[in-house]
Amino acid sequence: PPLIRREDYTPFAWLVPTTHLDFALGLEKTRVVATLDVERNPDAEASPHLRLNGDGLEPVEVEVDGQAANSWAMDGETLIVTLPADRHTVRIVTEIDPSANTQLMGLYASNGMLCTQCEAEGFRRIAFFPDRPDVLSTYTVRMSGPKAQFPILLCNGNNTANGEGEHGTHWAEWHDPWPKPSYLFALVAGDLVANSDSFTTRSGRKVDLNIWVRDGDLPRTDHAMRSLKKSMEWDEEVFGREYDLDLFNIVAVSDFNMGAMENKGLNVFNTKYVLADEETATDGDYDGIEGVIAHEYFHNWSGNRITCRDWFQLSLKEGFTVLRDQLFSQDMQGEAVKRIEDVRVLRGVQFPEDSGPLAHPIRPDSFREISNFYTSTIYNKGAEVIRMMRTMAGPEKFRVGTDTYFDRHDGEAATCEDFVKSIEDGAGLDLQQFRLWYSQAGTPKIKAELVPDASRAVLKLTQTVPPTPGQPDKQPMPIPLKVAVHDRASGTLGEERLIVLDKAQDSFVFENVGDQPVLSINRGFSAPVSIEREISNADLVFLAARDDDPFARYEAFQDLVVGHLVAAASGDGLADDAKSAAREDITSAFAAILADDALEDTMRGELMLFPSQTYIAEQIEAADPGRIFAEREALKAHIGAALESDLVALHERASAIPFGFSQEARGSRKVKTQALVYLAAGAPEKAADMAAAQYDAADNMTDRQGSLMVLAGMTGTAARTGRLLDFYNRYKGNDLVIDKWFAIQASSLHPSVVEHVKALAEHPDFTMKNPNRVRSLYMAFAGNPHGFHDASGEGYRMIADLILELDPLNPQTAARFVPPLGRFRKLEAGRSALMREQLERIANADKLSRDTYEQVSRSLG
Ligand code: B3K
Ligand code: ZN
Repeated sequence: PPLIRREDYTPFAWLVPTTHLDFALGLEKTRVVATLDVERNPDAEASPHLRLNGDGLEPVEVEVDGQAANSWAMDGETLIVTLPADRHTVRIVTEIDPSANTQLMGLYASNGMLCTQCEAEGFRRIAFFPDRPDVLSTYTVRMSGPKAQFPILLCNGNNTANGEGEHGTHWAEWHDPWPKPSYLFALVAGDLVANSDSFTTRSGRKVDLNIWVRDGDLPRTDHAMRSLKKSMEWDEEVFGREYDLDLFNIVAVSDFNMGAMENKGLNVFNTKYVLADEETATDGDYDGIEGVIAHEYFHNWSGNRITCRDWFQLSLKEGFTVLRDQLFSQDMQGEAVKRIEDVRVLRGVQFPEDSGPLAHPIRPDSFREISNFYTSTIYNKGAEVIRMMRTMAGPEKFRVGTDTYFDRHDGEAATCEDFVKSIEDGAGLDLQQFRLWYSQAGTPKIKAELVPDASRAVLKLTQTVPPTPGQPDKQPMPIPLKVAVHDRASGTLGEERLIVLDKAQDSFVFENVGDQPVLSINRGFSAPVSIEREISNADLVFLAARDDDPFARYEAFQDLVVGHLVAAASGDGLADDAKSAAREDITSAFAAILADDALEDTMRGELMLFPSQTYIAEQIEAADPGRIFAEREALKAHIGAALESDLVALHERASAIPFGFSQEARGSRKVKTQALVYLAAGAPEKAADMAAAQYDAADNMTDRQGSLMVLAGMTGTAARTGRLLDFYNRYKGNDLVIDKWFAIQASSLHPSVVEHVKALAEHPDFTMKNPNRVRSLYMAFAGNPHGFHDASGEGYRMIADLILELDPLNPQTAARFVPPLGRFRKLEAGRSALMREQLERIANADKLSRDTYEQVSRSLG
């Protein structure tokens, strides 16, 4: 497969002002007539050849200006029509079989309905077309099909006409007035019912809202509808963006490669991000739905009204839209907790990506398969980069910058550079050097040292940006750091300052500091960097208990734990006395978190969460996952045993709070399960009884799933099998909940997790055809270091087997399992070799998709 380069961009030779599509729908055979009005693009190099992308298509008929044409040829998958004049109408017929579409790209069948997924390059599996985001066209679509099978016919834009046809068919016509690229096209046909509501925009437009689901699912759509209305209101309020059609449809489908898709006026969602009620969805699921509904809705401006010139600019819409959904969720759920959660995702997924063989800048320079670049770097680091601009400008000026962007580029296919320039001009920032964040990959490392000097303290900072594939040398970047210097002696908290480190080394002076100055740095996680600071455990204990920045407080406890576990699980490990001293420091910090009455439980629950094994492994050269696991569990056990009565008391207090969606009730559920997690390690018999009781008393999925997760990791208790069986029987037939049942077992701490996963793969409810089910078993397993890194190498082999089996069916989803295997350079020699062996086995397979080929070859590098 060829390498596509950003610097090779050229505009398309033809414009396509209007597109007419006519679909004769059938599950096994759909006939598509595409009529394109084309004219020469005055801004491109002239060419008589109209090159139309196709993927698995054959032209059944080709007409130019109403006449059967023979001036066409196939060049591989591309149809080339040669056109003599400046303006033509080209009509092409294709036939497709949606029921055979296991890739879930293009038009496919799911549960008897038809739906589409076109981003990034799925439209070319439906019709021959310039399938690139810089070709904007106005679409009119007619579709017809058997009415009994497809009573509901939906498309982008507005429904302009409907009618009955012969032999029990009916048809609908849709027109979307907003020019759009083909990746935003969508069509849905099926037997669906809607939760309908409406929203009136600031300027008085009444928008009909529908959330379409299968009949029985209607009662689980209220939260999604509320989330949609809140998103619409928030985007008006915070970004000044109004919706621009009279209709907004959301459709939930069960077979979907990712979370959801922002097609103009017709968002298509994975059921996982639509359906919720308290019996079947956790608090985390509720938040996920709110965030994804918002994200897709926000794309209407950041993505649809202004789209991307080419796929190298993907972060233009994704990074910005993730920032927008994060700010929305901060406003809905509370800023501190949401920020901590977002940082946890960034450090758990994006940092490892940035330090491994798949590292790439947020604006990549090349790719073979664009589907592989829907990464945490593009999305989450992309959001962090824009958040830094916002931090440096302040929210008001940043808003002027985004207004400038929307004004300047509305209706265009824009670039990241267009965005940066708009913020620069609108917000009045100088972003010249800052642009390096778009071109350089790798997580900057900052060394920080606070040197007291009488009543002053000097903060000495150095930055290094590590080499990444294709980028051996890096330049220093501007890094905005929120900093304060507190005094441990008096307990006085210092003023927060924003400093920008834009050199390899610099110093910053803090006046009038106390006798025992303590550095609080990267407060609010103002920059996506990793910080190494010289700091004593006593200072960390102080910050964990006292810092006024909630993120810094969280970070102090994390650093305390990470520092200890890294020392204990690497090199020669720790001597007994050093180990017990560190455990005492950590336990006393943990006790302070439990005892702090001023803390809300939602925040307490965050502070109680241990750093993930992956994050700890990131800090170690040649990490040994077995040692990290053992040390991490031993520390949990120490806390669980030492603070047993406090944890039991916390669990009791939290259990007394009745179910509800208030912060208090949500917080109580969070700490309740966290308490069980530590007790399970330190007082297992007691914990098993408490978990079983929590499970039995549960009147909501958060409590039920939390207790089952704890039980699933335990040995020697009958409660485990009994509750797992109960859970299955209780929710049999509810796919999203059965996904949880698979995931809970695949991510458990149980010593036999590898065997459990093998058995679950044979379970009658397991299928390779449904991406949610595949992820629920295998993504959960690949993310479970205890199982995946089993010293036998069996975990690596299972994931490689999965990739090889899934690749011919669904390459996009298969390729997503490669990154965990690409981490072999970071592991101790034994596992490293076993892991590499599996990657090589995949690389040597007879036939690989472009998706998997690219990921495997880059990983082996
Ligand atoms: N834009 C889509 C992602 C499509 C990915 C296709 N491989 C969802 C989102 O980010 O909103
Ligand atoms: Zn998106």
